[in-house]
Amino acid sequence: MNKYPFKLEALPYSYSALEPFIDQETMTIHHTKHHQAYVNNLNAALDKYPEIKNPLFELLQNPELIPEDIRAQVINHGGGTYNHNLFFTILKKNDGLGPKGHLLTAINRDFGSFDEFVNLFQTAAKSQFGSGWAWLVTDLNGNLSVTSTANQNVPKTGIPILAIDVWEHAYYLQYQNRRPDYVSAFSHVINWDEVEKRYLNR
Ligand code: MN3
Repeated sequence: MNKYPFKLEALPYSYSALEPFIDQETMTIHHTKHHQAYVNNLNAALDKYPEIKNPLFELLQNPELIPEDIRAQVINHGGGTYNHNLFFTILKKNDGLGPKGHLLTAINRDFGSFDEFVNLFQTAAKSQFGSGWAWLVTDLNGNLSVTSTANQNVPKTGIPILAIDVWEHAYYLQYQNRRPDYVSAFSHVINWDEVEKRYLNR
């Protein structure tokens, strides 16, 4: 995931695995066209600077480390690469029971309840104006917060453990203008075991 040059990671499930919540055509185009393009454009930008080997996420949170002439490209396409690597690996049709274990304990502690977390996360996703992302982020001590960002920007601080892509390319074929319906359906395709793994590995 962090090897230069970057490669498009294969999905750990089939393109139809998330139906009916996210349809096969959306998943196929999202992964093979959009995600692939971010990876290609990131590699093209970095081509001039073979000495750069930082973890991609470090560059994205500290853009002053990126040479100025490729900074915007790395923020946009490196962000697109990193964000989709996270997004596609935390998806799986779930049993509807939500998170368990240490993650559930932390969610209850930091948001009051799982329902309150869902409300905050969905509100962040629905109210992000234009293209962007909503996130569940942990700090190094395990404190959780919800935030949103525009474009392919990553959260300025903390470590993302869950993300929803609210660019229209993530839902428009199936949901058209109905972003709230996509955001609600997304609850059914969160791989909570994977999110907890990321929480514990922070
Ligand atoms: Mn996308």
